[in-house]
Amino acid sequence: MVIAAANPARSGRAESGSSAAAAERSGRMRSSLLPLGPPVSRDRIISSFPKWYTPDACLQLKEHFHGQVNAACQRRNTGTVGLSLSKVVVVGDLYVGKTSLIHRFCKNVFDHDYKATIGVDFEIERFEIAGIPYSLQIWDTAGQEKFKCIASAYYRGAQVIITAFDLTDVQTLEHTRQWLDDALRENEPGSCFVFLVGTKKDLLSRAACEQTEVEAVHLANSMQAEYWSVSAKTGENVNAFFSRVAALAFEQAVLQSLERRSSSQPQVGDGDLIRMEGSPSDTQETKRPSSLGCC
Ligand SMILES: Nc1nc2c(ncn2[C@@H]2O[C@H](COP(=O)(O)OP(=O)(O)OP(=O)(O)O)[C@@H](O)[C@H]2O)c(=O)[nH]1
Ligand SMILES: [Mg+2]
Repeated sequence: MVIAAANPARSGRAESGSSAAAAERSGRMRSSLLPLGPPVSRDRIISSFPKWYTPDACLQLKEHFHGQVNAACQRRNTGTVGLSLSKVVVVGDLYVGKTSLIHRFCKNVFDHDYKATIGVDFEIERFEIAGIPYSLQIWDTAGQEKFKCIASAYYRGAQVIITAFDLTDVQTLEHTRQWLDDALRENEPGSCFVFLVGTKKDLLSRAACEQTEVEAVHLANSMQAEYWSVSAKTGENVNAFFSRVAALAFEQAVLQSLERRSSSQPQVGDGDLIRMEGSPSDTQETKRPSSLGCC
């Protein structure tokens, strides 16, 4: 992997030097090669499309991979997707639980003590989706204002933006729009999937959680984001959430790869007979994913 060549760790920290910068560069290179490591753990194997948290604020209501994606995966014909990783950036106010959420998912740990993130950290998490190896590079950014300019340097090239807020602190929900705008500014319009995540679900009663969720779902819709409530402490919904992130990002990456391939294929020109690669249905049906951030 380019990551491995520049930085053998599967995690890193920006303030300590060049490792995060190297990872950031390699994350931008969609063709960066990943190593053939040990098999991924069972809970990272995704064979059917993971479900949304609530149909009231979800990016896609369908329950299956796109037909072209299924077909490409069956033929092991997903281009560079099986060899590359996608960048996920997690943003939000300080103390909302961004680091805890990532550590619960990547390391299955939870720490009660607060240690502010300084600058940015990242973790790489490997999946196998529809039989194809796939990795997420998950960037944990600092919520403290004084580190914002370091963190924002790493927003670029994100395929997924996760805006996190604390379900017990409604002010942090109000700030998510600003966090999202800052992250979107560094990326191509329409190029990112957006998630709005309420953290610390374990600290609320079911009724209180549902009350906050009404407001959060409303905001998620206005942001064209998918909504999830999670708890890093208990682990509730954490694996399901990241599986959903991985599946959506993977599907989009495969569709984009198919589209790139189809647009680079030669067309039938004046008087020249040129044989098209793949089946006729492959080339005809290949099109841009209908829309990002929309059911
Ligand atoms: N009860 C409970 N506490 C949580 C949960 N997630 C995080 N916390 C606590 O909230 C505090 C802040 O968590 P962090 O993950 O460090 O917050 P952060 O968003 O990364 O903060 P910055 O790095 O400063 O931006 C810590 O004391 C965590 O133990 C959760 O799901 N439940
Ligand atoms: Mg943190």
